[in-house]
Amino acid sequence: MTLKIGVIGTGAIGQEHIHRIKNVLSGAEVVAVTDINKEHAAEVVKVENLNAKVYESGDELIKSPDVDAVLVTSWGPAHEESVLAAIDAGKYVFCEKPLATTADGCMRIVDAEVKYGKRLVQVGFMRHYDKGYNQLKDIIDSNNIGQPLIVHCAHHAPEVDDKYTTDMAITDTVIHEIDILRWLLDDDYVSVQVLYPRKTKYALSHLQDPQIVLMETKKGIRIDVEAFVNCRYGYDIKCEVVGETGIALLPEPGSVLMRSEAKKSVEILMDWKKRFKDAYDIEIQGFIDSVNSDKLTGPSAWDGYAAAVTADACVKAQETLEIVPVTMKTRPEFYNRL
Ligand code: NAI
Ligand code: ISE
Repeated sequence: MTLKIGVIGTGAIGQEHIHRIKNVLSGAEVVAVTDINKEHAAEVVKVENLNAKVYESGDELIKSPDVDAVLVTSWGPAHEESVLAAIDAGKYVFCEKPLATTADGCMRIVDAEVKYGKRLVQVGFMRHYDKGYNQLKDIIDSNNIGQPLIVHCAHHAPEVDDKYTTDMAITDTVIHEIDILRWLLDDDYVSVQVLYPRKTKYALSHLQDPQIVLMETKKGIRIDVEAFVNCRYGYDIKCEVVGETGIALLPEPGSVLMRSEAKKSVEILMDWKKRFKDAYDIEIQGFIDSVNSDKLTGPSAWDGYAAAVTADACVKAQETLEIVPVTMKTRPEFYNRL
């Protein structure tokens, strides 16, 4: 069976996913696209050589009988409306992070999905499919380093544009650590705090960069995440788990060690597209396969909600510089069954 996919938002990651569905993955084709910039959507259809219709709006695309499943890759504030419309139409929907920009928005999606009575939503937390994070999880789950006690993380990017604001260090960047550490440690958060170190001269005046996000989990694990999005030197993701009897480190992306001009060196990647390319491929193939077998398996709307509640607390902590509690609603029984 070939799954007919409609894509809402043909920007950077929308085009990446369209390209992989067309050229790398199997079992699906992109038959519909839309973007608030229709010329751009039409251009992507041309560049990617798609046999796809450009729709006037996300709503029209979702309702179209020609579309079996929806990929939401528009800006974060537009996600909630599209995901709710897809649930209303009874269609499977893959939504890039964030599921919605607030915890309340995510909860509206959770409520709609529970009311529908079947899992339809997958959230684009691709690190669940990254080989390195899976190796790290295997080590933790096999008790090879004892119980985790402390986790040190870094999320570094070379630069950001002038639209990137201080709160986006949480909602756009650290949201990946918030999500993946819940999964890695099988835990939830109880409190968060944000500290501002000396500011880099490469950050624009409106942006605090770098930032340190401190989180405590229910099991008492302490986490620090260094978000530094004007670090200049590369796109660099680090995760070190300190356990009772050992330490486990997220593997570095494989690259050649070069000896030249009296130096030993390895390349550092410069963007997220290359760093997580394999993970995105496995993630979207997983979405296609699970929709084709009528049972979703990836990160759920509840994971989207849990990340958003924690992100909301972190944004509050940015403003108050105090320790902020993370208060989550009770997980509906619906998600325990998955
Ligand atoms: P982008 O700005 O390159 O593309 C977004 C596109 O959505 C633009 O073409 C814009 O015109 C369109 N758009 C905005 N509102 C719309 C609406 N209501 N209907 C239709 N189209 C609309 O942004 P980018 O980098 O592609 O990010 C998109 C989303 O994907 C964001 O939520 C971002 O956080 C997420 N993302 C996730 C990544 C991951 O690693 N999982 C990596 C990069 C982005
Ligand atoms: C982007 O939106 C992403 O989601 C990438 O995965 C992240 O690492 C990057 O910093 C964000 O801008």
